Amino acid sequence: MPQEIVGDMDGQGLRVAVVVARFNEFVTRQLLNGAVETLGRFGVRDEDIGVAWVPGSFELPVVAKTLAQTQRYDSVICLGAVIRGETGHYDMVAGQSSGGIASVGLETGVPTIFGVLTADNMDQAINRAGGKSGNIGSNAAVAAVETARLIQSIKTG
Ligand code: INI
Repeated sequence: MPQEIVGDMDGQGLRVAVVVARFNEFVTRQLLNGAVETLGRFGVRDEDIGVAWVPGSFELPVVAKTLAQTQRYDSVICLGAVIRGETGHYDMVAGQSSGGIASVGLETGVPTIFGVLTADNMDQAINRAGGKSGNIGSNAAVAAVETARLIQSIKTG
């Protein structure tokens, strides 16, 4: 019988850093609220959550890496909103942000979660930040708890 290795959803004792972009703060604050609320629902204590604001999504990876390298966090969540209608360099910001965030996880071994919302316009963004299409910040928090717990379970055998 194969052994399934799973990450349970027990967030008690987990320490989580959240890096959030100030660009499009109207949207990203909702992502942050969703993430913090969901972490709490899974048992992560407020005092075990660190929140760092950065200017925009482009800056998420470097600060996420700095936080991950401290070894003080079991997971790092990156939150941002890149809206196509608002920027000519949408593809560059979105691409650098997602690629950088993926690299942080691979380079540090600390699960680094992609909670950057990409949307064609502000309406779509609002829908995905606590509106009718859910909250990408909450989804990121779920991924953070599960992946951190899975990695713990792999390491402890
Ligand atoms: N940053 C975002 O998070 N979202 C955007 O939509 C965006 N736009 O429109 O350009 C954006 N730009 C700022 C960028 O992330 C950097 O902060 C800036 O280029 C300084 O490095």
